[in-house]
Amino acid sequence: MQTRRSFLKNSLISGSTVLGGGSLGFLASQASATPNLVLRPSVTEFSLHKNQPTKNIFSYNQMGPPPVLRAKQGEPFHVRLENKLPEATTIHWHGLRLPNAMDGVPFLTQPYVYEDETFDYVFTPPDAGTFWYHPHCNTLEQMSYGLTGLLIVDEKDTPDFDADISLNLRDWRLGSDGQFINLYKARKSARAGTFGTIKTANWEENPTYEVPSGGNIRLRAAVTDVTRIFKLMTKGAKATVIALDGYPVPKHFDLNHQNVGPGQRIDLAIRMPDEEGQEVALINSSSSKSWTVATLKAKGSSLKRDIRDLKPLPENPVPIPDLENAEYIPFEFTATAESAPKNGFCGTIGFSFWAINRKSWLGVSPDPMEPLAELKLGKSYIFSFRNRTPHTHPIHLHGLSFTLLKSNKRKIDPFITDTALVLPDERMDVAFVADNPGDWLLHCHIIEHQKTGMSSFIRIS
Ligand SMILES: [Cu+2]
Repeated sequence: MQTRRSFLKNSLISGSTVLGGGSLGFLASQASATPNLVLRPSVTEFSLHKNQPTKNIFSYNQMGPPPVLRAKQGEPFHVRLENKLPEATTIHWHGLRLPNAMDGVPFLTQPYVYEDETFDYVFTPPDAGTFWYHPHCNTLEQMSYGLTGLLIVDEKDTPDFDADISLNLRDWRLGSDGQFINLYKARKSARAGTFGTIKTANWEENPTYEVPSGGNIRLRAAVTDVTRIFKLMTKGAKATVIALDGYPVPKHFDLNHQNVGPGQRIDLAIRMPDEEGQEVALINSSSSKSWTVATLKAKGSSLKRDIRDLKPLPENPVPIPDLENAEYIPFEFTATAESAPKNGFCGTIGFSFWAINRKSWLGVSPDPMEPLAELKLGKSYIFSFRNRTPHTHPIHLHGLSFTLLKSNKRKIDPFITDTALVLPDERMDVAFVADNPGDWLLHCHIIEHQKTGMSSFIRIS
């Protein structure tokens, strides 16, 4: 019998592209001969701070930050990965409900893509919104060195904004000479994670974007950092939250120190001031010293828009779980203390500090352990995320979107998401329909936590 491993190995040897089967609307689109675009990750250099070129930057774009990709809801999207890095990589499409074979997790869903090899990612995004992409191999290094980019899936009918600005929020661990320093400290990995030293939006420190005076602006932010949980607010104009993690919120609300953790996204509507030159600052207040992440500057004579004229974004077609008949599965997120061998596969960093249901999964390996839960295709489930640690964990499920149900610590709204920020000692129940077959990772998106054990996968068949 052909095992998953030999199957992946054979696909690799024959050089064929693994295309997903899927069901219930997750069919992989037929690979068109020419991709919409080609991403070529490679090693480059770039000035992130004070015009000091940082060497050994990884990007999907030789000249600068990874491109903001745009797909259209309900239309086939075809990206070719051409690996120009001197190591293996893959691309994971964070938050997208797509066929399992397109999910970009080495060994679990596809073979490694080695230097000079290619892999075609072909899928049709069912949902519109703000998503992002990154490798799922040697993840701490490859993401820390630069491989995080935004993917925007545009609505079928374009919403009526005067500008659409997106921000890729992330830090870098650079020394005073502008060069990379150690990416993590083990004692920090065992706590909240190791923070960066240089803070950027779109690879710039506090960039300014000119937008029409008096216009209605859509401002999207994705936290692609490996560690930092942002707390966002604006100065200079009020901001309205219109979507979280790609999904339109059921009811708009004013931005007020909103937590946005690694992997999460936020879409804001901002009505710019009428006078040319006036500024609106996006501020992070999660640290003792707050700072401006990015600035919008009014340009031209006022468009005199009214923010109340904006129509709500159309809902995404996520199936509604049957809570009456849903199966309840608890997941305990705990600290653990074990030493672990560095097995070298996909960047295991040699410690295990964390566990899910008392199992530490040290990253992707050729022989992953059994799934933590086996789900029946088409059935509804309630996952109970129980954080038994003194730290906040952004818990990310691949390939599916879930609805927040309740928490033992706070009132939560029924937002739909792929990444839930679970507070210390919080128990958060979420629900979804298991409508997408395959092996799907469930992990903390603080990458040091993921890489030191807070990772696992579920199986839907
Ligand atoms: Cu975590």
